[in-house]
Amino acid sequence: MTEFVRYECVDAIATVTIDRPAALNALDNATKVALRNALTRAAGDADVRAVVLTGAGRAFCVGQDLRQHREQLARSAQAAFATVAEHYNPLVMALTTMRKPVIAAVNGVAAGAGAALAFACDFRILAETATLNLAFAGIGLAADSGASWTLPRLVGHARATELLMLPETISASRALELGLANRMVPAEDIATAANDLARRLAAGPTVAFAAIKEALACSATLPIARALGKESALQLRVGKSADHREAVDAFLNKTQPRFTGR
Ligand code: T3D
Repeated sequence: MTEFVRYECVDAIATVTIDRPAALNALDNATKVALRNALTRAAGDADVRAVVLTGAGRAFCVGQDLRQHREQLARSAQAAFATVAEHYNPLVMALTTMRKPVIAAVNGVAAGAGAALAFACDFRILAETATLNLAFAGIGLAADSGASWTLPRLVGHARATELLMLPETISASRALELGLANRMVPAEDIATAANDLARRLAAGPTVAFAAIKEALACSATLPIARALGKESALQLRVGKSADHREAVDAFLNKTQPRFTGR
């Protein structure tokens, strides 16, 4: 990875850290490419069974690096906005289609595409001192990085409209109330809390988690009859996993299952 993204893997947990603290982890092109590579690496490593995405320093990620954006915009809008298809969309797809759970450990401010990346994760743990700001309209832009898809699913259409059209910095406790966060923890506990959750998920039925993720993503856009069909197909796939057999045996033998992720 480049100096802007760190990748560490310990005990089946990959931790991906956006590491441009002096720029509040703003995403320039090099950082976006490094982040995509890190997420692709985590997705492709069968030994990784849970992923934590976090930021170094006082920010999680403030979205697009607006200094680089201004330089590119001065050349051409076409070139500047190519990054949405080229970088942001693959990042969101990597998070949402990863066949293992991803936790956003939101250690500080998350804005624009930075907030959207957190929304694309399966879990969000916020430090008490973290803040969120949808930011896009503040700089005269619409939503990208999946925010128009993830936000209404997290908070409903009305609140998503408000957060996007009237962006303001919202506290971690307000984010928790709105359903944007799963948990809020003291700032000094964020890494431990994310790691504890990741350890629990990494010891779980990974094949079933992948199917739950896929079913939830599909159900958002499918009519009930097709969603039921999708559930049946996924359940059959998961039903063939070693973890399912192990867990049924363990239940009937009154023991604890040992999931291997297969
Ligand atoms: O083609 C495309 O690029 C489209 C893709 C778009 C995706 C997007 O993400 S669009 C949204 C981009 N992000 C923003 O608009 C957020 C802008 N930042 C802010 O609104 C505020 O900085 C925050 C709410 C995030 C934090 O506020 P605060 O008060 O904690 O910090 P600050 O003082 O505003 O910022 C500290 C420094 O970080 C400051 O630099 P300085 O003055 O110390 O040299 C500020 O300019 C810099 N900074 C913050 N955000 C960005 C940034 N520099 C570059 N890019 C940023 N996004």
